[in-house]
Amino acid sequence: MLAAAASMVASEGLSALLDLRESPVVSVGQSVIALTPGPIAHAIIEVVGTKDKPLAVASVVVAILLLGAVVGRWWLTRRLAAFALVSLLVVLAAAAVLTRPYASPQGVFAAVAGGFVLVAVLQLLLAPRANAHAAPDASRRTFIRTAALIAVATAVVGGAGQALASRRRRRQTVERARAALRIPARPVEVPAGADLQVAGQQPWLTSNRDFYRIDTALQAPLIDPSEWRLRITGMVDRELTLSYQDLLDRGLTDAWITICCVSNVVGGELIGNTVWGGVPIKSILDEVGIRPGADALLSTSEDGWTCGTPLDALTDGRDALLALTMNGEPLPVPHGFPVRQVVPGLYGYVSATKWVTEWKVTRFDDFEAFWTQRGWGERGPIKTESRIDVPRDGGTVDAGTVTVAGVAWAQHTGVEGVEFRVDGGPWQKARLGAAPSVDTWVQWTADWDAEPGDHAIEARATDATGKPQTDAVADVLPDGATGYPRISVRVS
Ligand SMILES: Nc1nc2c(c(=O)[nH]1)N[C@H]1C(S)=C(S)[C@@H](COP(=O)(O)O)O[C@H]1N2
Ligand SMILES: [Mo]
Repeated sequence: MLAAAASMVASEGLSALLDLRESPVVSVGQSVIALTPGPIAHAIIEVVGTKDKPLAVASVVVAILLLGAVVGRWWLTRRLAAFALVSLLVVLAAAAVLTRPYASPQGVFAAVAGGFVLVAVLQLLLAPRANAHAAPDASRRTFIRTAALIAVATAVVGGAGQALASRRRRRQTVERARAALRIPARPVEVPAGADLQVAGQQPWLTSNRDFYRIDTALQAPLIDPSEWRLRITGMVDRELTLSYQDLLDRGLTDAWITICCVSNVVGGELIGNTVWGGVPIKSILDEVGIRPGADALLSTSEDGWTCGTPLDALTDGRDALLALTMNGEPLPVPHGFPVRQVVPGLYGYVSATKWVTEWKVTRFDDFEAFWTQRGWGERGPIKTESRIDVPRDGGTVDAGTVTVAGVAWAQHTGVEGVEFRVDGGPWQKARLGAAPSVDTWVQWTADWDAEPGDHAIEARATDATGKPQTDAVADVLPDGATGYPRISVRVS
């Protein structure tokens, strides 16, 4: 295991030294993500939520350490098998590196170097043991001393590699370019009456820092805005390539839009609301001219993730944006800098491509996007839902008048009303906050006359067409969760 740790640290350190975009360990992690079947990915996200990334990296590291233990065992008795396993690991790592969209020979070199270090450390540690029959105690002492030295060296090189990696040139260039952008700043003001200011409730406007993050990238792509391009091809009259400046020159439109992840469970927090600034997608599609028969926009991110969006939703006049700003600032890197899509009313996996660099106007019949290949629905309209934020689920409150509050959403249709009920009793109307458009969530609040005892509170939203959210419980797979949100409270 020590040899495997040294091997990983060596290949990570080398990657940092060579200023590689991705180390072999990260490439292997990305391949694991790409190869994980949909239902398993879904089960993992449900259990670990947004901790999925550290978990993916940790599993790869642990797997390599365990395989190192196997190699070490075999080294003494089945040398050939040990070599074969090391070679297999190197080949798999190299394959992971080479199948990434930005494969590099240096990445393969880093993987091979890792293999050499693994063998070298095993040789250092175990060669003296092979002829240790004469003086077993001396041999054990040598082993422990060598192992300690290697452990220290591994820690030092690991720390240095980490420090190097965090100062990557590319990260600095992109952070500097982002900081230097002077996008005509509009002050962000929460519309009057939208935030009901209920103690303990999440703000109506989600800050960039608190905004949920979901994507398949172990490291967010680092794109210099001056190098960013969007290539538009497919069933269009005129192909077009746009630069960041081209978008700025068109002028930015602001829109309040709540975006939501299909993996958001009922009561979940994979949803956020902010003001986005960008160029209407429709204006660009009008410019390139959509050919008859097309019904989908296939968008691809710089790191190769794909997304299929119904053209209808992009051209029916709603605020579908190619967004450059989030909450009045250039997009944060993890949220898609320099440019991403935002489409009201569709779950993120079919609409919200971050780090977008390619558009192909096409037909749903002719492709399958990343999550559709893994069993999620082809189109993902956001389902009407509500959430109870106050009181806290499992909390205790004093008997008397208790504030109940939460949010509700029916993006691009609008919320007409929210009700809550206690222990399956009659529905009681809640008061709604203001909403600047039908594309955001609304806050709701109500007074509850709470009697001592244990109670269950449920809520339901009704959309602007008069349709209440369904009580039918559905899982997030394949196209979004439904059911009433429900909390338990103790009234003392
Ligand atoms: N490039 C890229 N864009 C992506 C994704 C991704 O994995 N890669 N995930 C999508 C999903 S599933 C969601 S819910 C939203 C989340 O956007 P956020 O992280 O800014 O909240 O981004 C979408 N855009
Ligand atoms: Mo998502």
